[in-house]
Amino acid sequence: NTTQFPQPKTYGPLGSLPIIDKDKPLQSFMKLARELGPIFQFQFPGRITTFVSSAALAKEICDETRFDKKVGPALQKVRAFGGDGLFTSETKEPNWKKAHNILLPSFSQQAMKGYHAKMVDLATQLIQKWARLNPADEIDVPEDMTRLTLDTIGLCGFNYRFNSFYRETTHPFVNSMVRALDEAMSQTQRLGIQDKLMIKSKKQFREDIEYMFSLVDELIADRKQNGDHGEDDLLSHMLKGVDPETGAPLDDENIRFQIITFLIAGHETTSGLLSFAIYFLMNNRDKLKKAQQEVDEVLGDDVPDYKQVKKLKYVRMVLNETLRLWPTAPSFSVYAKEDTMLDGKYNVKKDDVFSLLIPELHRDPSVWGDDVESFIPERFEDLESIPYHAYKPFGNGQRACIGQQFALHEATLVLGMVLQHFDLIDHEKYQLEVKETLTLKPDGLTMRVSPRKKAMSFTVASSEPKSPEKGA
Ligand code: FDE
Repeated sequence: NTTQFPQPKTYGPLGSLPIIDKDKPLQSFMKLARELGPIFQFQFPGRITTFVSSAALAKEICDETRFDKKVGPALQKVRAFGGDGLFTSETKEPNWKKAHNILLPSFSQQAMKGYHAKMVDLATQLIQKWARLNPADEIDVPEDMTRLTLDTIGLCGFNYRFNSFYRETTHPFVNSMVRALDEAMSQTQRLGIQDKLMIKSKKQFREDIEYMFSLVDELIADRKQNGDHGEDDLLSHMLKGVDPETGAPLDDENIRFQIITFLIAGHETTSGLLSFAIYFLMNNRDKLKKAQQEVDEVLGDDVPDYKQVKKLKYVRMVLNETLRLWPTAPSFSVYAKEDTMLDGKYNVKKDDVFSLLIPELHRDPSVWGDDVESFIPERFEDLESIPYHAYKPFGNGQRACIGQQFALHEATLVLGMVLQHFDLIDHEKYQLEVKETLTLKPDGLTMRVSPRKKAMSFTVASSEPKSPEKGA
């Protein structure tokens, strides 16, 4: 005697797939949640997922005694290049716990102090690029933010410079990574027979993976050969660190998978976050003004130091609220460890899979009120007031995002510096269109900027005497 989950219409072996927008699956599921309620079952060809989107139900599936992270079909495909790296491994695989233990200190608050100068290096490249634009020049916001975040994780992670700001087009590594992620996503949407026919894209997939492996393996070999020269980056931590529980270090293949994992996880999500934050600030001028006031008070004309970034409380709230409305990693999945019951009325079998629709969870009116669509950073004034299971932009429990502090420190620094130096101009009256890949971003967001300061504070003072002829 058990209650049935609500379910949309099905079409034979295709399940309910035909009602989903192939380019916007997540937004289709969000719409379904609004029609069918906070829990509904969805039949894919060959498998079933139950989508959850209320705080009450999130609390249940985030109970780690009953549920554990599911490496779903999409992540399974990403394993072709993420291997048993942190993101794509099962909790029970030995390398998950081992790498988790070895890497935790590298992502601690303390560790951020070590990355700060490198983050400033890249943030400055972005500011200088924008400062040199002509007034009518247009900025492709997600594109420049992706340059920034890729370069930041490259430099802090492995002391490698992608130098994206010196390239017209994206670094070949990124092309391979984006194409491979795209192919991994597409493979999960294809039926078996369709998939067999995709010989060309499979060949490309193999080539892209080989290229990623070769670049990363070279980085590792280089470092091992030349030793480190005081680099205090993720790679050196991985090469030196041992698991406190077992005393064992990570092997080279696993280090390769971790590097690729950090490049994937660390750049699209954070660049999406920064892009959405800019979108929301341009559309909420009063919040923009408030953030700018804080930045002026805390930073003045300084290049921010670590402590100043910590003081940018309102900027941090802007980022939290941005992640509420558009969490750039918008869902995660769990499976039941044993038979159990949900909501006191739904029978759940061992291994049943549940996916959390984070953007819908973040719009639960029982937690956030009736103005859920409004951008109000003040909601995050008192973090204690937010129920733990109502806000999950970084996932849950032991499988939560290890890069959370890293992403937030970087994003606060960069948004702070952008507001310090520029007024943001929504010259196109941009209408939000959310693009979906593995992550979310505001599709085609562009803006113009006008400098707020006459002279950039980071320009080096000239040691030569001023010559009156100059520029005459
Ligand atoms: C993780 C993560 C998550 C979970 C997923 C699942 O569960 O499946 C999430 C939700 C996230 N993440 C989110 C995010 C957002 C942002 C902005 C970020 N994220 C960022 C970043 C950066 C970096 C470096 C990272 N990130 C990383 C990572 C990793 C490694 C992971 C896995 C963990 C484990 O252990 O599992 C994650 N991330 Fe993140």
